[in-house]
Amino acid sequence: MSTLVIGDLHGCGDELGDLLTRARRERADARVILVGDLFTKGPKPELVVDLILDHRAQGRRMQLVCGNHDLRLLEVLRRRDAGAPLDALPVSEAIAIRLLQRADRLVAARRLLNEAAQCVCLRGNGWSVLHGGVIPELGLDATSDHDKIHLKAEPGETPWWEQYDGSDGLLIVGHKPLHEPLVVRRNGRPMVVNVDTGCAYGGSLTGYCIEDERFLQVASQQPEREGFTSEAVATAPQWASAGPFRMFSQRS
Ligand SMILES: [Mn+2]
Repeated sequence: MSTLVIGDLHGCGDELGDLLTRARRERADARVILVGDLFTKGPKPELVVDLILDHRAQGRRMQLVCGNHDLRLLEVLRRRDAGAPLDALPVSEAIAIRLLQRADRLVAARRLLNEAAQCVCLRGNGWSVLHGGVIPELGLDATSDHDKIHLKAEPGETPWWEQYDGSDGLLIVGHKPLHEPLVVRRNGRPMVVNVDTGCAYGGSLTGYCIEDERFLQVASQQPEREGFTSEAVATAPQWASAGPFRMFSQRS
């Protein structure tokens, strides 16, 4: 039994299809966990819906963990329910809603968002999957749900994973787009894995197989987003597997 954790999709349906095809070829029985941020930003949120439902219809396991953009989209849908016109809503969410509606997938998408919102952290044997991160001084249990979903180092700040001592086991997260998947190790064992490789920004879509300590990746089909640039991160700790690494950051 293998477990594959897939990074932030952001509506990149084609890339999810490619990655699942590869995963099934190698690990037909893999349990799949999506780390959140399912629909907004990318061009094919409706395909993400279909791929999740098809995967499950074939009797395969796929679990959803809540991302900040999933909560945002749910909130915008509530505003729309309350009568706000689409034009008055934030652009990314309005586009996703329009695409889902046009494909008649909005109801199904909302059901999936509500499901994701129920799962802030998914725990396994020696590992946990969450979207954002953990406050190192507090640990997993005492970190608020909000931080578990939203925690992210801004450019110039020290990432939380540099201070994480591994006491809550392996943490697999997304939310922080990096050019390469990140593995932070202690004593040779992975302690933090970040699978967000900026698929929606022209990077790649990454899956991490927990048992094999291995990545599966497919290239993004999206153009490199304007306003995003790669910058070296000088703060990679010595015990990280590779560093310094580059990350996407939005120019302010
Ligand atoms: Mn996110």
